[in-house]
Amino acid sequence: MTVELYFFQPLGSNSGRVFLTLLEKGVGFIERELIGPDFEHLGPEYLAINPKGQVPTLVHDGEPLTEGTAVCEYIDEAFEGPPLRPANLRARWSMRRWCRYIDNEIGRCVMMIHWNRIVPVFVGARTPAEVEQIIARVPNADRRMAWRNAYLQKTPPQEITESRRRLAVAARRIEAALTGGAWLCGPDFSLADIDLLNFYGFFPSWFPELVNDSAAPNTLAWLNRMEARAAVRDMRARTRRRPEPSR
Ligand SMILES: N[C@@H](CCC(=O)N[C@@H](CS)C(=O)NCC(=O)O)C(=O)O
Repeated sequence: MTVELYFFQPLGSNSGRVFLTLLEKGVGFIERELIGPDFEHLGPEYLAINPKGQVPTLVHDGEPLTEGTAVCEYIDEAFEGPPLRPANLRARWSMRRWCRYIDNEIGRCVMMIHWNRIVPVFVGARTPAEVEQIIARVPNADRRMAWRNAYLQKTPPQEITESRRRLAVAARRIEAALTGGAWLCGPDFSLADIDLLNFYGFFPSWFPELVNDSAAPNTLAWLNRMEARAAVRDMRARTRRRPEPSR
């Protein structure tokens, strides 16, 4: 049995949730880090594994599996180890609902803001013609447009403002959900907590106006519980700084 994970550093968001699920489950795996600023995820070797050219991809016994939320459920079902989905049906429904919300709402808004900052860093000192060549390798038209908008810093400012507004709504919803319970979906730690840590754990430093002692005490207590987990400490120890573009 072989398990390989293709991912970006620093560990977080889409890569982090699958990485952490493997650690929580106790599954040994081969780390296949792709260097984002070198666009290794858009090279022919990786596109043969994941034609979307995105990370993460889990390769289990030679079979590539994509889409983080589905992959995390797969890991929980395919391998032995502590269960990461609540046994109670309603709690499991709640877990799936949160995972969708984290993907479709929080993840999208965070990416809208982050993408605009990170694409110029990825691109480094390349010329506009070189950047166009890279963008042409992105397999999907919507993503090519997002790349171009971020590279040229042409994302409409109202889209960024709207993303910030929605994240403020999300922060209140999360704080309410964590009132009186240890974990997001009740008494059981679940994949929803793993997702939330990876898409939201950095909010106290990114958006201190939303996640602070007075506005979000339950969220901060939950974060401390998360950071104390052995698997999370292990992930932090394996987290590296963002690689520099090699040119
Ligand atoms: N729906 C995918 C999204 C994966 C995704 O957006 N990955 C980002 C990194 S966090 C990526 O590969 N971005 C590079 C690109 O879009 O070119 C999942 O859930 O796994």
